[in-house]
Amino acid sequence: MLLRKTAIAGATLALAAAPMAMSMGSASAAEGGGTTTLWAKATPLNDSGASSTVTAWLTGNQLRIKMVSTGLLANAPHAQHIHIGGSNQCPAPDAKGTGVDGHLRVADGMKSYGMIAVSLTKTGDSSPNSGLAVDRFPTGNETYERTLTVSDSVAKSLRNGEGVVVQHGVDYNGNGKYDGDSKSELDPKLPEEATDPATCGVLEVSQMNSMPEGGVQTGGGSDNPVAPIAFAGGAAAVLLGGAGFLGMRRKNRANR
Ligand SMILES: [Cu+2]
Repeated sequence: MLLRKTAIAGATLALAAAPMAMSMGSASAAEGGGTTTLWAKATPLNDSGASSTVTAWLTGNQLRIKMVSTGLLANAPHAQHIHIGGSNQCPAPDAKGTGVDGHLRVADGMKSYGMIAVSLTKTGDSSPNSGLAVDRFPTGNETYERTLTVSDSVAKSLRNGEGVVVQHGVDYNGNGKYDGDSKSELDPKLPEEATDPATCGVLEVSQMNSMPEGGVQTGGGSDNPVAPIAFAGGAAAVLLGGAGFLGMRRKNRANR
C-alpha cells in the first residue's frame, strides 16, 4: 500500500515536471535583454524610522533610478549613494557602531556596503567626489529621479547585484535639525547626525525581465530535476512568478 502511494506520487511529480521544464526554457530565452531592472527596499538603520523604495533600470552605462522615501528628517538634506565593494549587504537593522550612543557611523558599515561608488545627487557630478555635496541632495522625503552615467565597473557590479543604496542623516534628538557635539567622521564640519546611515537596501537584480546566470535562483540544479518541484509545491507558475521575491527574502534574511 505504501509502495503504491509512493509510485503515484512519483508519477504526479513527473507530470508536473514537464510543463515546468518548458516554462523554464522560455524564461531563459528571454535573458540577455538590454536593460537590467534593479529593485531595493531600503530599511532603517540607527532606528531612523525611515525607509525607501528604489527602482532602477540599467541600460549600458545609463542608470535611471527612482527613490520614494518616507520617514526622513524634513527640510534637511539627505546624502544618498550607491555603495559598492563590501560584502554587498546591509548591516543588521540593529547594528551598533562607534558613533555617539553606539550609533552606526558610515565607516562602521563599510565592510557590509563598501565605499561610495555613485553619489545620487540631483544635479551635476555624481562621482564619489560629491559624496557630501549636501546642497545637491534631496531634502526630506523628496522623491528622487535621475538618469546618470555610471562607469563600466559600476555597471558590472550593479548587474551582479552588488550595489547597496544608503541614505544618510538621522535626527537622533528629534529637534528637527542636524546638530549635536559629535562630529561626522567624514567631515568634521558636519554633525554626526548629518552623515550617519538612515536607510540601507541591496539593489537586487529583478527577476521580472532578467534571469540570474545559471537559471532560477531557487535551486533548479540539473542533477536533481525533482528538487525544484518539491520546493514549488508542484506549481510551476508559482515558482516562476514568485522566484524573484523568494530569492530576495532569502538573501535578506541571510544578511541578518
Ligand atoms: Cu552613502
